[in-house]
Amino acid sequence: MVQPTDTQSLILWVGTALMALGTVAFIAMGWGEKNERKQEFYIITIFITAIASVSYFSMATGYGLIEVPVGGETLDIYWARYADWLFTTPLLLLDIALLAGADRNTIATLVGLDVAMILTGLAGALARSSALNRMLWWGISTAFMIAVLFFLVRTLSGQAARKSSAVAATFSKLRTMILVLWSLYPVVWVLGTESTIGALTLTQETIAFAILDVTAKVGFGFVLLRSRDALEDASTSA
Ligand code: RET
Repeated sequence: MVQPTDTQSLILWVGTALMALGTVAFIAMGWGEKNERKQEFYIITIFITAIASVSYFSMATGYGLIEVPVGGETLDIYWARYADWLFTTPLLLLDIALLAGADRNTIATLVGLDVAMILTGLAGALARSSALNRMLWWGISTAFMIAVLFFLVRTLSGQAARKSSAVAATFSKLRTMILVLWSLYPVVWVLGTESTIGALTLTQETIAFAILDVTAKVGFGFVLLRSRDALEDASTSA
């Protein structure tokens, strides 16, 4: 059984703690909120960090790590990341879509493309056939990500522009965070141990994903939930 190194385990425990602290902070921020539509934002955001803290716990303790043999080499793969992202990335999109006042079709399209992105990324991470095959899955997953980001910029921005200036300002911050942070995931993947390029060690990759995950979840949650006016406007207008 492969286990995380001490350094990796330490980083992953720090990740677990930060995600758990974020969860507690978001629960505290939403405590006493009576408006059901505003509660939606708190509930979604609390689940995002709660799921991530469990995933980080599974990685820190070694359960979330497996060995994948590829062409005579053995890659150490943290599969638990994908279980986390499968649920949390749709929830992040749901948060920003509700803020923008998106219609059901837009939300369904975004979530569908996003789930396809994570599942094809998982296929690439677990593929044993060849390094090339893994890279092809990476390409498919990246294509789905580009489609998600495209929808975010085209369709959602148009819908958010019809809302109040407070909503528009928060939307634009969150959209920038998603555009920048999400785009870095495929870069870390391809530079890291998932591909056979191996420019990053598994420890460096673990640090990079931890920084991205904490910013894209806890940072994102704070920006959203502290924008009280935007939440108010998003919950009152139709
Ligand atoms: C993978 C596989 C390789 C190709 C692409 C990927 C994209 C991952 C993304 C993950 C976002 C995660 C977030 C987590 C929050 O904590 C799966 C690495 C495109 C965009 C926002």
